[in-house]
Amino acid sequence: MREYNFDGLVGPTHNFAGLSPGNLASQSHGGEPSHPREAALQGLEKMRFVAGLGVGQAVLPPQPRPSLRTLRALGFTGSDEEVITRAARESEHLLRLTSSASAMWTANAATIAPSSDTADGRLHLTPANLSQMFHRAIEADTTHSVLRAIFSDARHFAVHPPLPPGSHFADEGAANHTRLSTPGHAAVHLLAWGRGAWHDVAGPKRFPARQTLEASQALARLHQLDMRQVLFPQQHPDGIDAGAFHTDVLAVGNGAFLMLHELAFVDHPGLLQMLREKLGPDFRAIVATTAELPVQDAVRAYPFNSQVLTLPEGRMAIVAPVESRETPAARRFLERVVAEDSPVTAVHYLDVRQSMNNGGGPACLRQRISLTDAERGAITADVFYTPALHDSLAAWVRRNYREVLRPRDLQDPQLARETMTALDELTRILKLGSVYDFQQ
Ligand code: SUG
Repeated sequence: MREYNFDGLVGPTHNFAGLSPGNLASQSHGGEPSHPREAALQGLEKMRFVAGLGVGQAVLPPQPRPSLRTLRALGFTGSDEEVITRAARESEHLLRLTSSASAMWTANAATIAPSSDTADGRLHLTPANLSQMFHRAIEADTTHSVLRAIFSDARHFAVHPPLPPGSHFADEGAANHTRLSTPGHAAVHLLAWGRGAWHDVAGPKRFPARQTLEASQALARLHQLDMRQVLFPQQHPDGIDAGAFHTDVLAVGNGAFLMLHELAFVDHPGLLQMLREKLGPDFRAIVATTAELPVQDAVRAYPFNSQVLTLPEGRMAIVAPVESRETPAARRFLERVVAEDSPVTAVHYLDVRQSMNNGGGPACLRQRISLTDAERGAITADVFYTPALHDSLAAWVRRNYREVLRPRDLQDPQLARETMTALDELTRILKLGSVYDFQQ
């Protein structure tokens, strides 16, 4: 089994629209000009760095934006250009909602269970319905098509449809999922959530909780996990109210290691006790208290939204955003993780500021998928990272992406045309086939 980090390529309409209440970075950068080309190149540099550590790396494509399909479904008619002009005239906000490049945060694309953990021995994938936020909910259908195209071999892969839409089964994908494992013990899946659809639990007061307990339970069933190996911890309501809209803002785990803030989960001591019982003495957790790392610093600097990567020789490295190096409490915490008795032996700080300014750190930008050699061999799309793929993607970005996007540029019908041209080219580079509606 080898883990591949499937990073989302940042789309050509990357912009700051202030669309996510409860996501403080999105709220505070809304309305600023964005730099799509720089954003996409920062993402590619991260992939190059992770691949350079000897870790499996792959890519997932962006989605067509503005979403003409959504605008047409809402009654705008005519040519593509007319649809955009009419929608802009009706509501600039609707155009913002349908233009986000938010599919770049592929941690939210799906939840995945590796074949080692499922009853039928296949890798299970469920695209997230992202029901809680309209601009993200419109990702689900295309994500489903893309995953079906890449994981097409039904002998190895089960690609489920997204959970039913609506608020009851609101699902945010792997941003709330952590798989932990120790030698000699079955892996444990943490499927976290922030609110109950019909389970009566106290939730946050200020900001929305996105994922429901009922959605997490459905994922465990669909993926045929052994229920003795699944825990459903609740995200701490105070953490959500401080800006931790997803679990991965305050916790990250890999293999035998979990690092978390004390406001990540309700009753974290109880959770860690259960994990010790299930995973044995090799399990190692490091908790940051509020005194050590104020939750505001954790939310601003995203030390937990790091990638914790197992290196080929078995040690672990953390890939953190540069904001964590610049924030003393966050940096001291990560340095403690390395200094203490933990499997982590290095921290690397990378610049993904364009994504960070919308609330997406290194961990948001990737979906972890562990594949056996046979499963890897069953994937024919050209999505696995190589230096040659890097070069062709970087050239593709330079050819197709604008340097700057200002809020009013979203009204330019030419932007949609440019995006379609770029994505059409990309599906050929990645050998994906026709996955987008405009290609049908
Ligand atoms: O869903 N931001 C994303 C950030 C997702 C981060 N993902 C994880 N934590 N795994 C969100 O809130 C902002 C878009 C805007 O405001 O323009 C946005 O959608």
